Amino acid sequence: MQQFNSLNYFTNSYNLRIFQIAEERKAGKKIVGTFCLFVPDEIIFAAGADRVILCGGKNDTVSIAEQYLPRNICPLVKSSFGSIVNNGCSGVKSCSHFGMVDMIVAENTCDSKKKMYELLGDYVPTYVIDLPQRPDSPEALKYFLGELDKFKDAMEHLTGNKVTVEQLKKEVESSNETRKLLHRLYDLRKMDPPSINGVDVLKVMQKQYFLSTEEFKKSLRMLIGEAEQVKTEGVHKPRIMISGCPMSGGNTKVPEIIESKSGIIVAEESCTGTRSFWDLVDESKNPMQALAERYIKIPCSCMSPNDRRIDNILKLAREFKIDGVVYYTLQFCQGYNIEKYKVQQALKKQGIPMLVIETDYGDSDVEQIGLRVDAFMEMLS
Ligand code: BJ8
Repeated sequence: MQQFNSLNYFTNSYNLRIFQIAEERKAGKKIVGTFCLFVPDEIIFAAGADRVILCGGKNDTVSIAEQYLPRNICPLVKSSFGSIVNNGCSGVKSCSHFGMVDMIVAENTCDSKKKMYELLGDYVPTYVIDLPQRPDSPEALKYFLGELDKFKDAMEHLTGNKVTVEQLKKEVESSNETRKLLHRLYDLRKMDPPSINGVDVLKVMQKQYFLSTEEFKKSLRMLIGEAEQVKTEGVHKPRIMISGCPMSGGNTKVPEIIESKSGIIVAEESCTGTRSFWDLVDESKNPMQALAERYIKIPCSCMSPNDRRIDNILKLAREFKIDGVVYYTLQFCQGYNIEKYKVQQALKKQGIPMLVIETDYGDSDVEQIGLRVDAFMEMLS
């Protein structure tokens, strides 16, 4: 598979970002930390603040969190919380940049996250957007719009800047530009074989909410330019879609196993994949209304009913000509774990095989997962 120089550019931008944030803070800019796609970046940027994602994807802070929290909660929450009690950037373990944020903006999604946010308030001022979880009811949209209005007020209060309609429109346009670039990148994965592998794309997606938007877009344009030049040829490998929990920065375990066997990942139905960019915000509408309409439709497993997610999975499977789905859940993530039953049934009706992998951030099951992936690939070949 082709090596892309622009991927080094992503890595360098990532390393420099921490200094950029420090400079911004020195100049008086407010930095917001987030954990979830339901928080609209557009409102943060329109208030003149910057944002950085704080989700933990590494194993080294999990044991620290387990001294304070139950062991039977998902590794994403434990990894994130472990970084905080380890004193964020000043600690010796994986750094989640907590020390650099002025405010955390959280959301009511799964129970583990909700309860973690209650604890985070002791470390960093924490604002919670109350997310209605029956997305198709008209009351829900109205309520969510009200919540986004309150969030806008909170951002104005934090930064001292007024969020104008013009500024919001500009930010919506800019975020849509990023989404369109990601669509172009994913279009290249529809080829057989694709011009870029899944592990490389995942590492790019993990930087989406860490880099500044301008730097992310610049890096993406470079990568797309390179990838569009690739003449793809070679044997057909089983085309895999990963579906389920997000894979935060530092967590590439399962995709690496899949691609070290004979599979090639061509799409991810996850928050570190299509869920983050697939739908655009309608630029013809009032921006707050358009943001509420777009964000409430994110098919996270915290939503009920969540048939939209099943429809999306089937649509993606057709578009990306998927041979098999690897359903990925983090241990103790009940929402995605329970939802796999419906996903499996829907895929079965379409004749698409699915392999379920439930895992954590540790290495102890790498060999065992490898054996199961091997058998799955053999079946698909
Ligand atoms: S929109 S998926 S980013 S909530 S893995 S912490 S769900 S127990 S990360 Fe998520 Fe927003 Fe939904 Fe996406 Fe809970 Fe599950 Fe842990 Fe999770």
